[in-house]
Amino acid sequence: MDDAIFIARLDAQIIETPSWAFGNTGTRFKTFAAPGAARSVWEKIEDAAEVHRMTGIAPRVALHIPWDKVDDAATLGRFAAECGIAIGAINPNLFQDEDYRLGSLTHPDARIRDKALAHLHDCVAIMQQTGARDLSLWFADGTNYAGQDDIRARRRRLRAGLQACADILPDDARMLIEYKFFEPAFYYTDLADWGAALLHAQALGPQAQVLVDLGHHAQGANIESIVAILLDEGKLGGFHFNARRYADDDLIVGSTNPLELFLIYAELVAAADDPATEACARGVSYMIDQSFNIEAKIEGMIMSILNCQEAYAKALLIDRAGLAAAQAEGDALGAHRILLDAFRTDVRPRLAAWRRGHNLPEDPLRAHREGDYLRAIKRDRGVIATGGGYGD
Ligand code: PSV
Ligand code: MN
Ligand code: MN
Repeated sequence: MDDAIFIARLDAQIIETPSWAFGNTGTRFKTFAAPGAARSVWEKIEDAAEVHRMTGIAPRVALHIPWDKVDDAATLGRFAAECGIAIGAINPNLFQDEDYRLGSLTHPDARIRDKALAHLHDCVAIMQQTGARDLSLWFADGTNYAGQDDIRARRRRLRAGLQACADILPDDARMLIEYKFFEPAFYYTDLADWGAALLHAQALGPQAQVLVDLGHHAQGANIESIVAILLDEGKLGGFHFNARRYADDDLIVGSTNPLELFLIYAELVAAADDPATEACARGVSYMIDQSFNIEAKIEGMIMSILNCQEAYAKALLIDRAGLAAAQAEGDALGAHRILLDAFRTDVRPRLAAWRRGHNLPEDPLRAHREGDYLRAIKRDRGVIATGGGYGD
């Protein structure tokens, strides 16, 4: 690929960070306190801004409501701008309220469904005040036992709730419907896979799209093919990048699955160059959905962002003409080797040059580790006591 195009494509790649990664979070067994971890939404925004200063490609931070206490969204948006970033997707929390024991939008009781809708309403208001484009919807809804509830009735309640949400979305906003194959419900999950999410998104119209979280698939699922299908349907709205080994582990992006990450980017790059899928591909929101327990939080986030950039850069280098020719000839291994050639290319020197060209630290991880910001937050914020997991 021509150098100027390579640079322009890298320039255009933006990856959003999640506010929930910057505070102390852990597993149900133990949350380990990190020195300097953010204690409020304000500090989370400051940390997200540090990730952007180091990498140059993370100019937005997603919020989770009400994990992030937002009394005055407009002021928060201005604060983010002062820090050099913007507010990204708004993530409603429809799973941590006593009332949601049997579901939120799928709950058998209309009163609870209305409560969930009212929360979605509040989140849309925050979007309007912060200029956020995406409402990112993940539901913990499902059942634990066969017969616990009527599957079709739940599906219709969900559709009605999503429709009501679509009706209040601002014209230029989108709702991204995320799926997850199990957990916390273990028998049946209301949005278990991309097919379930896609059917809702198709029925809801152009503002509804599907969000793919890499942690939410069964072992062996071919995620890149899901990405290709959703792009082809014009319904891929966004990603939650992370890595998983077993299920929703939310590890550093690309740490367990670098080839998979590259193959996903390969589909995205190909779709962006195809007039039939270009509009959808260029509208995709790239977001990290990850939290850290034993890792240093900002450092872990920088590493995830850089791993995305590296996978993307390699995907840009795929010899597309050669690939198309090998595919047309039915040369299975020739085509496969063309992909692997790009995957095996060491793009680190080119990315270091890209950073030099943008006055960014050539080695963002080192610059952060040795920089004033980390020292200051460790000194000023200290270590906050955390929970011990089960039993707390
Ligand atoms: C739960 O699985 C989850 O990790 C989903 O991926 C959501 O996107 C995220 O939490 C935030 O609600
Ligand atoms: Mn997610
Ligand atoms: Mn998840």
